Amino acid sequence: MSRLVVVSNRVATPTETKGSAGGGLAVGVFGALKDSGGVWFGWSGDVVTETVANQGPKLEQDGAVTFATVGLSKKDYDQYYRGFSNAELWPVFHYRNDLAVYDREEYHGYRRVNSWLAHKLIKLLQPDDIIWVHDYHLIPFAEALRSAGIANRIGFFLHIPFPSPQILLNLPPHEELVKSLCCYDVVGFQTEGDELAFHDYIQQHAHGTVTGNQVEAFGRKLQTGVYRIGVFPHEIAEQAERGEARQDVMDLKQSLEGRKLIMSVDRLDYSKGLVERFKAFEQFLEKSPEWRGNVTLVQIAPPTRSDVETYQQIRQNLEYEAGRINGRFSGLDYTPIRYLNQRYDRWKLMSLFRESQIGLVTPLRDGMNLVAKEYVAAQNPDDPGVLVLSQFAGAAGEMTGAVMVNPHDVVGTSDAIGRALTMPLAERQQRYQTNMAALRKFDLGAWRDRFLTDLRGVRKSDDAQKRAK
Ligand code: GDG
Repeated sequence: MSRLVVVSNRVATPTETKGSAGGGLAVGVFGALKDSGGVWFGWSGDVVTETVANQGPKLEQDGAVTFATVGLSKKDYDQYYRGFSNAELWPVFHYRNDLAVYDREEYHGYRRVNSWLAHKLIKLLQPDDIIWVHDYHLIPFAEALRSAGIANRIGFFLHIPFPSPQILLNLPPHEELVKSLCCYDVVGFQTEGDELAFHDYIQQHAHGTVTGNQVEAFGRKLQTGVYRIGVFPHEIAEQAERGEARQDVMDLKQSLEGRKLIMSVDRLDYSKGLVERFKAFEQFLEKSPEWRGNVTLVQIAPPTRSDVETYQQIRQNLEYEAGRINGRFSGLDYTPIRYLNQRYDRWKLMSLFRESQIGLVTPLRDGMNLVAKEYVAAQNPDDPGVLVLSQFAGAAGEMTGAVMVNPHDVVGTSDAIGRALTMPLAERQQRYQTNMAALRKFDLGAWRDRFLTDLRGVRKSDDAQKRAK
């Protein structure tokens, strides 16, 4: 089997790939690398001087897997990561053109860094390697490799939504970006809707053709596919169960004094619908006085991208909303919203999910949303909690046992909270079983293996050099 080379903006540390320390995704991708041997390449997460950046990559060996990381200079970080990736691509791809800030210099920086990274990788490549590139930071990566004559099979998986053409057209370099995507051999999306949006763009705006999953545009041929990312439900259930008896979790249980628990966990991001969620919980307490003092919402929201202005604003908004709502409904021994702005160990999150009666997952737009799946996997089958899920999360396509909400509808979400809190055991179990069946079918291993099988199945791009011109 040919070697696998994974390229992602951030590379997991070897520790994060080992079970409970890291996220499921790191473990899943590492599993594939271990099987075929290979390289995981990307940014280390460090901002360094230009001289140091140019010395990389730093190599770390773990069995058959090499972790290869580079630092970024301050200018590259600002333009490629903070700027074009997170202040332009992220909002537009999440249908938030109102929050997007386009800066031509940052866009040029984004392309320059992609090309610089590609040239760093070339030195580590072998002719038969298959290359799997992840996410929106790296759209032009294959184009840079192709221009340097690399003919290996290269696949791309987009973890976030692909916006409909009417939204994408707002992004000034939309055509260059889609053209860059066409330099991959396989482009994978989270849902059918995302794939369809890409096909629509190809047909309506790129004079291309789409036949089934075969795309021809900009003089190139590629295939697309839908690969729903999942979790390893077993691993999560074990973590959740083991954590139940640990002190921190017992302390939380005790502090709830028999109150019902609603759990939410999200990176602090405007796409996750946190303000709308707080308002729905407020509406619920307003309409249902009998629940005041009897239910607590724990919102864990570790900060991310805090040097992007819109992220500073969302943080301020949320602090204000949590304070306002708590001011309205708190008692001497009761705080309705516990808003925790920090990162917790994974096992702790899974155990808290298991202790709770509701998993409230209400993004305004989300590629998939793994928290929704983790919540279900962590439940006790004999007495499962209820997933209340936004219809705009990719996960809504499979988690059909969830109570579905439109997160913009504050009253509707508030009603769903009430319904979930009083749902009879038999219905909770039946919904849990429906969700678990989907989780088992589309687990993380299936996602990874299906993508890699498709990528290994395409013909090597003998004419890659020619096609890139
Ligand atoms: C992108 C797409 C897509 C969160 N807080 C803590 C913590 N987490 C973990 C969760 C979960 C992960 O981070 C978040 O994954 P999501 O899928 O919910 O969301 P994004 O970060 O936006 O991910 C998304 C995903 O890529 C995969 O393709 O589903 O749509 O936006 O695993 O549990 N983990 C720990 N402490 C925390 O405080 N340990």
